[in-house]
Amino acid sequence: MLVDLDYFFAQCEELRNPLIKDKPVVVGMYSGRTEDSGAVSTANYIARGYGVKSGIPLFLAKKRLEGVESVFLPVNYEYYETVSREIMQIFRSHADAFEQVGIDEAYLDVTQRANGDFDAAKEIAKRIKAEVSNSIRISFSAGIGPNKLIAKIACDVQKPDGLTVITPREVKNFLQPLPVDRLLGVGRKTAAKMEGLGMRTVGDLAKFDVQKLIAVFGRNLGIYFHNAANGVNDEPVQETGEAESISRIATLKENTRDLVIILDKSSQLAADLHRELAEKKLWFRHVGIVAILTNLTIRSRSKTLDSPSNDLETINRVVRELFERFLAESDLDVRRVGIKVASFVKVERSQRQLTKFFVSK
Ligand code: TTP
Ligand code: MG
Repeated sequence: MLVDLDYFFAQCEELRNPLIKDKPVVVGMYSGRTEDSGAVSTANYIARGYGVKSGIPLFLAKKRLEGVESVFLPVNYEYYETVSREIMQIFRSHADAFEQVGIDEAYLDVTQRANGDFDAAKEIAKRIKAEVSNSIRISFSAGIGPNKLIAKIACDVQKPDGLTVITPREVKNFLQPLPVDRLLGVGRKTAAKMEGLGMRTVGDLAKFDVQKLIAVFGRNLGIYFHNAANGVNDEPVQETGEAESISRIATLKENTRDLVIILDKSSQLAADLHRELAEKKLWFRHVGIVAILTNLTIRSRSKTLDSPSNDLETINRVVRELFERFLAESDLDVRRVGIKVASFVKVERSQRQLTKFFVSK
C-alpha cells in the first residue's frame, strides 16, 4: 500500500486555521528577492481549480487567482513535520514493514496482516483512514497493489481521499492504456524518446523488444522499463535512511586567516556540492561551515534559512557570512575548511527514488 497525504502543506495550514478552508490556499516558497518571487509549493484543491499547482511561479498563481479571495502562506516546515510524524506513527502501526518516502508519503507492506487478500487490505486502508481522520483530521489517498510500483500508480487514480485497489489480475489492463510517463523514472525526455520509437502507452512499452530497449537506454534502465511496463517489480518495502546532509572539505594551500583565500576554496567546494544537490534535486534549509585550525581543533557554525533554497548563490552568501563571523571570533589560522548543507526538502522525488532504486540493486 502506498499512502500519500492530500495537498499536504496546504492541508496542514487548513488544519490550524479552518477558516481558510473554503478559499483557495496556496503555500509558497518565497525566495525573498522581491515580494512575489518564488514558487508554489502546493495548493489546496480549490486553488487547483484555478490552475494553481506545485512548481509554478508565485506571481503566476496570483495572476490566476486575481479577483478571488484567496490565502497565500509561506512554507512552515517544522509544523508540517510535526503533523507528518504523528501520522506516520499511525501508518507504521498498521504495517508489517514500513518505508517512509519524504514528508507525506509512505509504503506499507500489509501482505501478512491481510493474509495476501486484497479485500482485507482494503479494509485495513479504511481503518487507517478512519483513525487518521479522527485523531489528526487529515485526509490521504491510498493505492493498493501486488507491488510498490502498482500501489504508487494506483494511488494517483483518485485524489483527494482516494482508495484504489489493483489486484494482480487487473494489473495488465490497468497499466496498458496509461501514458509511459506515468512510470517512475520516465520523464519528459525519456517519454519523447519512447514516442519516437512508437511507444506512447505502457502497453506499447510492454510489448517492445527488450534487447532494443537495452540498446537505446542501457542495460539497467532498459530492463527496468521492460519490467515496470509489465507490472513486474520486486523491490521490498524497507525502512530507509535518506542522506541527512551533504558536505565537502578541503585543505588550504597554506594556513591562513585571510577571508579571500578561505572563500576562494569554499566557493570551489560549494560549486561541487551544488552539482550533487542539483542532480538529486534537493532543496536545503541549513548551511554550515567547518574550520579545522592549526592546532587541529574543529570549529563549526551553521545557519537555518527562513525558507528552503536550492541555489549556489545562497550557499556562498551564507558561507561568507559564517566565515566572517567565525574569523572575527577566533585568532588561530585555519588549516582545512568544510561546508555543509542539510535539512533537505524534496522537490522531485520520483527521480530521486529511481536513483535510489538503482543504487540499491
Ligand atoms: P505531493 O504529495 O506531491 O503533493 P501534495 O501532497 O501537495 O498534493 P497531492 O494531494 O497531489 O498529494 O507533495 C507533498 C508536499 O511536498 C506538498 O504538500 C508540498 C511539497 N512539494 C513542494 O514543496 N514542491 C513540489 O514541487 C512538490 C510536488 C511538492
Ligand atoms: Mg501528497
